[in-house]
Amino acid sequence: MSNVNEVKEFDAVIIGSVLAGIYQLLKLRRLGLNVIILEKADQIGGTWHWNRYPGARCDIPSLEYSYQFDESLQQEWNWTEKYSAQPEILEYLNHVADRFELRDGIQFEEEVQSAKFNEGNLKWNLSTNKATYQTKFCIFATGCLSVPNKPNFDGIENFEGELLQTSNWPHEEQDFTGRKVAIIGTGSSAIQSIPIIAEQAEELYVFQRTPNYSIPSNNGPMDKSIEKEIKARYSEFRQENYLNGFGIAGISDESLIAETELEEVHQQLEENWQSAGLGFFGGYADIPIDKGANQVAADFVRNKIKEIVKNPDTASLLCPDYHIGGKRLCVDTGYFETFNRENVHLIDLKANPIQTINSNSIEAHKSYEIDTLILATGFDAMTGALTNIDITGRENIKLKDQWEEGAKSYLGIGISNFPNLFTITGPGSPSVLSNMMPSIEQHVNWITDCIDWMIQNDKAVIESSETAEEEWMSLVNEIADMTVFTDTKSWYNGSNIEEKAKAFLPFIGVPVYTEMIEEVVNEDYKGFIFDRMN
Ligand code: N01
Repeated sequence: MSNVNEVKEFDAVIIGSVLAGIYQLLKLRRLGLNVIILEKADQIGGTWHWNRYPGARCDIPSLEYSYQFDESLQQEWNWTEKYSAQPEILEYLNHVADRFELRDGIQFEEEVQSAKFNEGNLKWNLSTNKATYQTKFCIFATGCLSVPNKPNFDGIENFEGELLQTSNWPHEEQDFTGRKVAIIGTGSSAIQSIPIIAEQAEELYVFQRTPNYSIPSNNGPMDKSIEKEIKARYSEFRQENYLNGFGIAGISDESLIAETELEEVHQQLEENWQSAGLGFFGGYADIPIDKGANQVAADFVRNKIKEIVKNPDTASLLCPDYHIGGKRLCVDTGYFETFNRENVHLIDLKANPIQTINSNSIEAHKSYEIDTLILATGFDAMTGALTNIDITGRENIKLKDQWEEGAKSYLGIGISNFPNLFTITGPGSPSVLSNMMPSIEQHVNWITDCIDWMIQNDKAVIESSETAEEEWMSLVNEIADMTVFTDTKSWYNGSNIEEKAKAFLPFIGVPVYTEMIEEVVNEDYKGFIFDRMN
């Protein structure tokens, strides 16, 4: 029987067992370190475990939403669709865990509650709901979109019907047949689930605070000839991830709307609408940076919405009035078409805010009687998974306090005053404005090389300097200010949650970022301090 007071000792503790966590476990094991993953859920998968709502699917093409570190893995695994559905991604993650014998390195149903740096022995002490751990390195692989945002709607505690949240969906299949369903939120999760729920529900009420731009996925079975062509040059294809601004291979186009005839632009936008998905946003190089070019692309999508949605009032409500891409672009299967159904009703929350929720209704400008309420209200993005854990660094500094005015990090990897703590795809890195898979692999490789370098060079402690961190975040904001991202309310800048600090967090531009983090290594980890003397 294990002793509950025993402190379990490791070289590295990783928090989270999704894409980042399991690859980090593999890499550190290969370095010879004694490593454990602590995982809150009872199985692998993180975001792909919790977000199992109807229609949950990745909107990055399957052939590049997968690991590239192992050639035989990427050659042997076959995706069935152009964009993979949640169950298949979960199956893939489990396959990877088994193939590389990683399961015994994961402690399930252990939720990390606190992490505290001990300046005496230079180690981290972690407490979970079950045990206590001591480790030299603490690696947060907790994801950017993992803490659900659950707004406190007046009276929600009185609701007696079925209450669901897309980000924490039950395992059992939900059948909405004959039910009156309300969904609050119109981000990616809602946009994916609404068309499927609408087919079952008797009535579906969509409560929209802000409309979103969405591009048709044109999903379908994997095109075997494309798969064959890509697999013949897989590693070369994957290198394109690091050359494209948003880390998606094959979509970058250097042409500018500003320098192209409008007729030609419209033809190209039509082609991109039909086939590019998220790539629509990168279809012209000036859409993310030039307001005029952005408006051409935005008008194109607004016109599409008006063509698809038959009721002009509904169409108009569904048309966003901000820059396309300012909020995370969505990719859908039949979203706008769904509003032509007689059982689907759009409610504009700006004009008709929710007053209260009763046992069986939502009260806005009128009463909506419902059986099921679905919250598709998003996440405490990018920082929530870190600030929700009680993390204490040097001199008893709490991460939550240090980030009160907005998160600051060096490279999105290191945080001043928090030695030997690494974040994978943390704030200040391309993360959510990139294809997460290559960004995760890039960080895991970087962190592993860094730890290896520390071992080779006899360094006990690494931490980012405050100056490097300040300069880095200034650069993040300087770049963002050159784009259309900063003047739209979005979860990229904390605006989806009232009480959250409003700070823009992702680094825009994968190629520049890649060059810069390599330069840091080549200059012996400039910006980081080793073995700081107190
Ligand atoms: O969350 P969201 P999501 N009252 O934040 C509304 C990734 N993802 O889960 O815009 C009323 O986008 C909120 O309104 P507003 C992807 O990166 C990927 O849908 O803040 N409404 C918004 O409409 C995505 O961007 C995939 O005004 C409230 C909605 O709820 C990210 O996850 C699939 C409200 C939340 O939308 C998040 O997507 C799914 C309130 N108090 C998700 N609070 C794929 O790979 C919030 N809202 C495809």
